[in-house]
Amino acid sequence: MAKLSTHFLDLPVANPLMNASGVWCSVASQLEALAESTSGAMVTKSCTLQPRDGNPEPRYRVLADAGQLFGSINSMGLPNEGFAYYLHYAQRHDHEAKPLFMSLSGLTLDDNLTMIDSLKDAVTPTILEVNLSCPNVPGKSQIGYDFEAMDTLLAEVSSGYQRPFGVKLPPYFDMAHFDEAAEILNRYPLVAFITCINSVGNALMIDLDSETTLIKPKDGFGGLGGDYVLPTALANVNAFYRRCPDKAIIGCGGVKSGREAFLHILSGATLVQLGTALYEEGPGIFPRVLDELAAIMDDKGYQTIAEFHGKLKTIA
Ligand code: RRO
Repeated sequence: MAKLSTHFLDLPVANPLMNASGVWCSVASQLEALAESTSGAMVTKSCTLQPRDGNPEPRYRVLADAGQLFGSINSMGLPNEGFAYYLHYAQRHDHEAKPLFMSLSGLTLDDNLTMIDSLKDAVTPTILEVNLSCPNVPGKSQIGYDFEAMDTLLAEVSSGYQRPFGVKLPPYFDMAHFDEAAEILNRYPLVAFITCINSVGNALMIDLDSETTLIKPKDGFGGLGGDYVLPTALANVNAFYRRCPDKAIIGCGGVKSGREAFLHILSGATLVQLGTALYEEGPGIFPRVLDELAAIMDDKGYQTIAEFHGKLKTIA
């Protein structure tokens, strides 16, 4: 039987699966369910310095009818319980049993630096991820699409935190943007990992019968997840895997079975996140996807993840 255990930044992990930030991780009961699930790691909902209610509902919709692609659109607007709440959870989490990532998404650079200072002072083994790609706060553009702001933020976080951390990136769609983003990230050795991708921002889904947008905020515009984004996610994982050889990559986007998890790892992901599919299926999805991944590895004769991690072939 294939062995699913692996390592992330020298930490042993039981398997490569975890939740995508935002899914099943907003309140303690959900975080506890993740801690008890068979996921290898877990991450908290992106948080701001103060709690936020987020955008008006309906703000998340799934598309799952037979004959349709499986996917979701959301414009949650960063609803969260506030930094102190997630820090409190992190301080009572059993980090040896399962690595915990904390996702920060301050509304300003100063807010990010304040939260990072507190996290540093708290001396917890929690792994810091800075979200550079929330697409849904009205009036705020994504830092990941503003390379100058991204460079400034990485410089400030590196000098403030002085420990390894990671970034959650939006999808890029142009080779020049992969090159430029990677060049900036490679200036910062403390950026130890890159999570690709956040939802594909500002998509529009429409109900044919009622001729109405599926969600209410921002005139229906929201972040796209699920089947629609798998090829974009794989491209971003592989683009940064090739360009940032000293950093680990966490893959996110379009994973609903062992097949997509395998493709993310083949493209270079060390860990693989479940978003829309976890939202719909709940933490019971982890044992299913792990069984499917192990079955694919068994079929192909791979005994460990290292045997195919990043080994994507191209056509000569
Ligand atoms: O809360 C959200 O609307 C949200 C966030 Br912070 C994010 O990073 N990605 C997303 O799809 N939704």
